[in-house]
Amino acid sequence: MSIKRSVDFDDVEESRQKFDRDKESRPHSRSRFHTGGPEIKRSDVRRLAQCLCGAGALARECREPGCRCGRLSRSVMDATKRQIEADGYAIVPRCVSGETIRALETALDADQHGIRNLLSNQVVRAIAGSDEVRKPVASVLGQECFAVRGIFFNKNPKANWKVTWHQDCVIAVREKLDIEGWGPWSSKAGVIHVRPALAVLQQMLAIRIHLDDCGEENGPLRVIPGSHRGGILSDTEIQNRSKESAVACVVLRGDVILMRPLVLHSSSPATRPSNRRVVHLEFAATELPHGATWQDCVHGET
Ligand SMILES: O=C(O)CCC(=O)C(=O)O
Repeated sequence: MSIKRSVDFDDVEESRQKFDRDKESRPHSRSRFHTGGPEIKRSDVRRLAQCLCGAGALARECREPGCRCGRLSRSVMDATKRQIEADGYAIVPRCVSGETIRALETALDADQHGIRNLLSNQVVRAIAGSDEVRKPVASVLGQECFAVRGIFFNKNPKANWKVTWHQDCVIAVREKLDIEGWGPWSSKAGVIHVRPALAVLQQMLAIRIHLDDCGEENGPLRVIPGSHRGGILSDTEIQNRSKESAVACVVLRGDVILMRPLVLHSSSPATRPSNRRVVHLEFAATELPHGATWQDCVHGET
């Protein structure tokens, strides 16, 4: 099996190979609505998602005119935070409104299979700074969090890729500096990237906003729960841990996946390819040490 320490869409291997049936058929798939603790069904989400505005509205309705709380319920957010601590990822169903999804669809060209430097797009920038997207991230990183990098992924019939097991170990910075323990340095789409010290990666969180339903047949993200707690893994460690039971993150349009960059993840080619568009935004909550500077910093709107 080939292993890459850090893979982005540039590095994604177009794979026409058949699935490794044995591996793919392992009993790894959990409920779509597992967010930690007892599994949550769609019907429960309605009950749990009572907003905090006091009007008794549901989270979905909180985004409608007339209710200004814009909040997901505390119970959903607490369960999400617990799952991220334990497993390194969590799915938040119906997190992003139809209006936001449509704005992203209009802003991003579905003919492209990947777009880097997404935070230079003004629509994405505004959405990255919106309460709607910041709320679930801030429940884990705190209110000071800000977006630092964005990538658009679109696995589709023309770009039906496979990504081998890896951790996301690089960040985008303004300039190359000589910092002990940081490296290798590289350039991606004209932006300097580096693998920083472990502590920087441990404090980050990515939110993956799904613009399309993504079932088992669409090449979903797969994660190894708990693997983020092992630090930066060697190739051998990745190979060993990738034999553990994985979870296929199947989601619906408007759902988000929150993930620690260090959680081991991969994805297989879709068996029934169609657009699988994801806006992947990475957040941090502190400035970088040793004079390094984030390439981008998108703070909240309020
Ligand atoms: O969306 C995918 O298929 C893979 C994404 C990925 O590997 C990443 O975000 O590092």
